[in-house]
Amino acid sequence: MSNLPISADLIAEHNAVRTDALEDDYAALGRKLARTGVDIAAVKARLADFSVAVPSWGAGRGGTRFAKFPIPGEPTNIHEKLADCAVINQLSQMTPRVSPHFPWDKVSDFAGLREEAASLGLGFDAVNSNTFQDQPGQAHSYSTGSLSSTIEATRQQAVEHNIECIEIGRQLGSTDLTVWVGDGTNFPGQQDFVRSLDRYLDAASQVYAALPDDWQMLLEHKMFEPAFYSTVISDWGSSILAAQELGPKAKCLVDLGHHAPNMNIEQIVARLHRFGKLGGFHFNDSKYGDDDLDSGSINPHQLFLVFNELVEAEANPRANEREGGFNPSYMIDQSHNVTDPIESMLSSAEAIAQCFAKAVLVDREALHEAQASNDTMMAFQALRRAYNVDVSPIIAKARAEAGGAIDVLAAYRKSGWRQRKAQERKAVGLGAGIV
Ligand code: PSV
Ligand code: MN
Repeated sequence: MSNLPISADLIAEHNAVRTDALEDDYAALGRKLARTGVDIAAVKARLADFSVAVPSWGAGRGGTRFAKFPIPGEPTNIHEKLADCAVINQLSQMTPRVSPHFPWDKVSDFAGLREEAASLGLGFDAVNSNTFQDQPGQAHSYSTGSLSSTIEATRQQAVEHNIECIEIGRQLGSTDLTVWVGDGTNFPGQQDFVRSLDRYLDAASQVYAALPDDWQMLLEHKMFEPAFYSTVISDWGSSILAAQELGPKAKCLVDLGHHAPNMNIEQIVARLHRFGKLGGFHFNDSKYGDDDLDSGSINPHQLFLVFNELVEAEANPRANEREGGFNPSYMIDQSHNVTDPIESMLSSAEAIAQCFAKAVLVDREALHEAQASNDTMMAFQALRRAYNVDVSPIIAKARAEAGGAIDVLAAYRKSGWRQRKAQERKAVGLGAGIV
C-alpha cells in the first residue's frame, strides 16, 4: 500500500504553472548542447538513473558539541524520520534510500520497518554501526575505544554490535555495513600506534567474517574528532591498507569532511578506484574541518571535480568492483544546525546532481586528447566548459517526469509539512548534537 506523504495534486498544481518556463529553458539548453554534439536527452536519462541515499540521522536537526537547537515538528524516532525522508524523495525523486544508524534507529520489528519504508517509496541503504557512544545499560564503555580498545571484552562487544547491525541490515534489505569508529588518542604516548591498529584489524576481521557473500564492509576514515591527537583509521592510506588486509569485500568510504584541509580529495577518489577499493561516499561540505555543512555550499567546484573522477571511473572499471560494474554507494552525511533538515537535503541533493550532470557533460575525448598532448590549458578548459553550464533545467525536467516537483523548496514550503508535524509530533529535548 502506498502511503506517500505529499499530495500528488499539490505537486501537479505546483508543476502546472512552471512547466512552460521549464520547457523553454530546457529547449534552449538542448540547442546549446547540441552545438557541441551533446544530446540533452541522454544526459537527462543519466540523471533519471542517478540517486543518493539520505542518512536517517540527517532528518533531525544536528548540533555541535556546544548545543543543539531543535525546531518544532522535528522527527524524534525512525518512523517520523522515514516520513521526512519520504518527503525529500517524493519531491526530488532522487533519494529513494535511507541509511539507518544503530542503535539510534532500533525497533522491535525490522521486517515491519522495511514494509513501512516501502509504503513510503523508500528502501534502505548501508547500515551504520555506532561504537562511538555508550548506551544506557551497556556492559562495557567505549571510553577506551571500541574495535581497537585495549580491553578484550570491549572489543568483543563492538564486534558483536557490528554483527548485530549486519543481521538487522539483512532484514532491511541492505547490502553494506559502514564502520566508522571514534577510536584514537588525545595525548602523545597514550596508545601504541601499531598495537592499536593490530587490535582494530583483528576485531574488524571478525566482523568481516560475518558478512554475507553479497555484502560490503565500508571503512570510513576520519582524521580527527572525537580523538584529536590520533585516530586509528585516520586517512585514506590507513583505510585502504586495512581494507586490503581484510579482503575483497572491504572497501573505503570517503566522507568529504574527514580529511586534512586542502586535501586533493578527487585524487584520493582516483587512487581508491585504481585499486578497486572505492566503496562509497558521504557528501557534505566544509570550510574549516569536519563542519558537516550542506553539500556544495562552500566548494561546489571540488564536488564537481570529485564527480569528474567518478564519471571517469565508471567508464573505466577496475578489478574488484561490485557486480554490475562501478557502483559506489552515494550518501549525504551532514549536520543541519540552522536549517530545516528537509530543505537542506533537498538543496543538497540538487547540488550533488548538478555536479554529477556537469561531470557527465565533460568532453572526455577532448580531455584525454589534451592530456595526451600535454595541452594543459585545453585540458583545463574541457573541465571548465562543463562546469560553466547551468544544468538545472535538465535536473528539474528529469525530476518532474519522475513525478517530483519542478521547484522542490517552493513545493515543500507550500505543502506546510513542517507546520503540520509541529502540531502532531512531540518536542525534541535539548542537548548536544551528533558528531
Ligand atoms: C562521523 O563524523 C560520521 O561522519 C560517521 O559517518 C558517523 O556515522 C556519522 O558522522 C554520524 O555521526
Ligand atoms: Mn560520515
